[in-house]
Amino acid sequence: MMTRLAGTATTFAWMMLAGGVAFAHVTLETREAKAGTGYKAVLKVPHGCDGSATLKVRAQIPEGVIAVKPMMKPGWQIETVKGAYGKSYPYYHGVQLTEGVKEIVWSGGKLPDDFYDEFVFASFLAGDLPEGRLYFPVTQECETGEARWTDIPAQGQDAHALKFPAPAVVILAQHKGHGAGAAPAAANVYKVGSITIEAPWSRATPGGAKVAGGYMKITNNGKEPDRLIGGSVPVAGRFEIHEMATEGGVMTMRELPKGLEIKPGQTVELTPGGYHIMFQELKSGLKQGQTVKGTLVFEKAGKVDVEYRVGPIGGGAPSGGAAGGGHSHH
Ligand SMILES: [Cu+2]
Repeated sequence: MMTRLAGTATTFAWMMLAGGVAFAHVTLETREAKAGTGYKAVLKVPHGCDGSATLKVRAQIPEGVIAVKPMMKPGWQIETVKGAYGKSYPYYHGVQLTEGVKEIVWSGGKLPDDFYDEFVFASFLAGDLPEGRLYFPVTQECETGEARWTDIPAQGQDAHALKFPAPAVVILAQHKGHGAGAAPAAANVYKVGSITIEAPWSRATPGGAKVAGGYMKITNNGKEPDRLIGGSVPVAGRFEIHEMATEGGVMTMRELPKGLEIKPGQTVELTPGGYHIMFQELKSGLKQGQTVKGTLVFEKAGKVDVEYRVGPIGGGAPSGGAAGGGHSHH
């Protein structure tokens, strides 16, 4: 315990330098993390409440943070409040999680005002979490009073303006450029010739739907342009390569009869709102968590076997919208 005094002194010195900050905030040690990855959350609690010791710390777990497990903490009892998630989330190995820890309560310990402590839990950030700040409201209950680190900025408001900001982590999109997408967690990579294909995915289809989209990232590492010219999936009668285009102010999609060019050194992303593959005449619906085997054919690199991982219906993009499942006009 004594050794921690040095750290406390440093914290105080820093607070003085920061100038006029009455309370150092409760924060998360790791400030940035990618959607679709594990996240070890370390809540840094730099003091008690304005002179009195902290006896209890509560952390709320936001929607989309799944598989939460608090780390054991000597001297503290840990309770978790569990509940249903807002939806089902794909986790590792095709497992779907529908419920879990929504709140963690550490109690029975004592954190004096001039000491520092950390409260730790493991978690997984769902693949479809949107880019931006994700808040974990924390309350410190003290011998006298409490400190509620629960302020969340309104849209357009600067988080620095808040007196008691909730600890936050900045979520980075799993695949840059399709924030609305919802690719299942793990990336799978396929290579043929100079072409690399990353993480093909699709979406579960609502009952009776006869079409589904195919999405992935394609990189041409060669010196010559190449083209995705076709492919197949056994579950569908037809395989088409489409683009989204605005015509007369309306987003529509159309087939690319010559396929999709990938220039040397270029990475082209197929997303629900951009270029995509369309599986037509589906013989059976696609289910979340399933994988779908198929092939892709490139003009120069040739044919390659791939597997699409099937994410949730709608997958975060507006359903029925231009970027969503609005494929019924085919
Ligand atoms: Cu389409």
